[in-house]
Amino acid sequence: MFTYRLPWWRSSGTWKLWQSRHFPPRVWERCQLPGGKHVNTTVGQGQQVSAQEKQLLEDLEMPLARRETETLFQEQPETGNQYLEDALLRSYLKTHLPPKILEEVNQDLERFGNRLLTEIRPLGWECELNPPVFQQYDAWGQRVDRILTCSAWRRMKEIAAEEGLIAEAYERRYSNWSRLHQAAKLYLFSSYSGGFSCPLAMTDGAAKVIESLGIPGSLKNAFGHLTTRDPKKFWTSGQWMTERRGGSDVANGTETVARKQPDGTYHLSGFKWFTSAADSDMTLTLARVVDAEGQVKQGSSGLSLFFLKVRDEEGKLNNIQVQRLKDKLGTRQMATAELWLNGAKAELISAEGRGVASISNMLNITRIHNVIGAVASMRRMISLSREYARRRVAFGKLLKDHPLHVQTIARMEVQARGAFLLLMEIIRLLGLVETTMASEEDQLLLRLLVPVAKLYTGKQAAAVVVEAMESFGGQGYMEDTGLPVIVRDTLVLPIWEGTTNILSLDVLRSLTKSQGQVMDVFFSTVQKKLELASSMAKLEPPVKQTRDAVSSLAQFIQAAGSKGAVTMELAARDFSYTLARIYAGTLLIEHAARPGASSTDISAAQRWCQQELCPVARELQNSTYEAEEALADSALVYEGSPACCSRL
Ligand code: UCC
Repeated sequence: MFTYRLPWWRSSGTWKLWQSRHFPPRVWERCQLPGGKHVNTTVGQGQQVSAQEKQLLEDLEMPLARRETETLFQEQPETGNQYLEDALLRSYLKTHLPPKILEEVNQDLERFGNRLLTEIRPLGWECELNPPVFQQYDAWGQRVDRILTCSAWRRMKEIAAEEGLIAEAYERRYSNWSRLHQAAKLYLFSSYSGGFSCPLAMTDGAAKVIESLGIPGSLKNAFGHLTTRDPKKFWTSGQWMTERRGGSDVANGTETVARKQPDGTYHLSGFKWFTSAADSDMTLTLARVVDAEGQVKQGSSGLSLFFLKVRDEEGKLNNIQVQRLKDKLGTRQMATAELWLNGAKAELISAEGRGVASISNMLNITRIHNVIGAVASMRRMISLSREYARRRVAFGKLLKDHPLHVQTIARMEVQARGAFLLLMEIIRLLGLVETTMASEEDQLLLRLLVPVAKLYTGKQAAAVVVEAMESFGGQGYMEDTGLPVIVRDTLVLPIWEGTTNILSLDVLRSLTKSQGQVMDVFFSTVQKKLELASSMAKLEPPVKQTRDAVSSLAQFIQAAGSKGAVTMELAARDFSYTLARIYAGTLLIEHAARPGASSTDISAAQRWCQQELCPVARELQNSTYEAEEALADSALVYEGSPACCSRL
């Protein structure tokens, strides 16, 4: 990816293809590094800045004609084994894992970190350079609907199996800590995966659904394929939920119907508008069962969940036609397709009408993967940014010696740390739930924190990667640095698996469904964790700030309770942000209070808690959630628009 050494990617055929696509020959010639001396505006580690500066000034004094033939040369930031360089991940594992498990996991992650550098990273870049191609007809006019993926993409699939990226979670060899081991690997894999994290998310989600159904006999084979370590047997799964009328509003937007066949299977007919990783082997999808009168039930209670294989043993599509591949801003390595189901053979796997509730097991897993992707993107961009700051000279010194520049990176680092601990907390709880070691409180907390973390980290990641891109100046905007790829691929995270507002409403759903119990657990968990940290003098300010925020939140809940549903809906986003900030702050404090914590851990907790932890209380005071304010919002948005004019 970003740190590829030129000899490798320049020599490959794919590089030439990409180069010809992106640069007309004349432009490319101008970009080539000449063999001669370069104007070097960066310095390597350990080099004398003053000598570099002197050289730079001498170069700049060159006659214009000579300078014109020179090329700007900058030393590219290099990162090493990502696991060894991730102090927070390592300290988290050390704090939480039992020693024997820690030893094995540590060894595995170090080895995996090396494999990422040497083998997986180049493959990821190849996936970017060779996006999937759709072949609708063969040379003889036969409709074939083939999605052609590159060899690197197919190799990623094998590696995912070899590394047990899904298997690890279901083998449970480390009991409740298996999920943590898996998550750490996925987190390291994410930024180098060339988009393969996406099919893995859905594969994990499908395995989770099947497991939660008790692995019925008819799905045993599929479950085995999804969770195998054998690359030859490994399957990935899709999650076909989105139709033309509803990406968010699945309950009302799903038009696909399912007709029961004499053999008990169903034939699905409908149109799936976004199907990510459409080259997958199987999928889970929603449809409405047609009754004996030929009618279907509308709404959520008309939806049922189906399993289907995308192709048969001969590789023929299961009565599915690919209409086209999507032309996306990012995640271009991965084929997202529009699919027509023309009687695709499927198996009903939920109770009739329980489709949404059943697929939510998948959604909650893919949402966790979304969080993994968000934290990984932040970590990757910050690592590159901080390395660049150690090499790039501006205004006579390295960027790392400019306090304002370092402050900017430090602010990103605090965000990434809060997000990381939120992720780890969810994974810890998931591990407990899956090994029946979780209390009822743990289960409620997990239900609440998944949407909170998904919506919050998606937004954080989008902001952080753009900020980090800026830290490279113009270089950050250059395609061939690889940085724009990370930015593009990150920008989907607030959208994938439910937008910020949909997730905010899901947070409210978890409150309603539990009759407020999720909030009781939230408050008691935060109080408990803060209590343990309150004896440390350096943590007094963040503990106090968090406690103050908790009491403002409690006041908000009391005040909002006496108002109508409109108030809660208008407050949903700020409310969710408040939960994320308070809980992440609490986790940072907890991490900083452990024996052996570093001054950096303490500083991260202090800084996180200096931000506004309870925005929902302020907005309540501003009357933001009153019905009149909603009307004022509407007027602000539509003033001057045709919709507004037509009302006048
Ligand atoms: O975007 C996609 C691309 C896939 C790419 C994957 C990569 C991801 C990571 C990569 C990492 C690098 S696939 C499509 C994504 N689509 C969505 O996420 C859908 C967004 N919309 C929603 O989430 C809505 O809130 C719906 C569809 C869930 C709303 O449906 P309903 O039917 O209107 O909602 P109801 O009636 O409130 O809920 C029906 C039942 C209830 O249970 P019962 O009936 O027992 O009361 C709910 O409690 O479902 C239950 N339920 C849940 N349970 C709903 N949501 C959940 C939940 N999250 N957890 C548990």
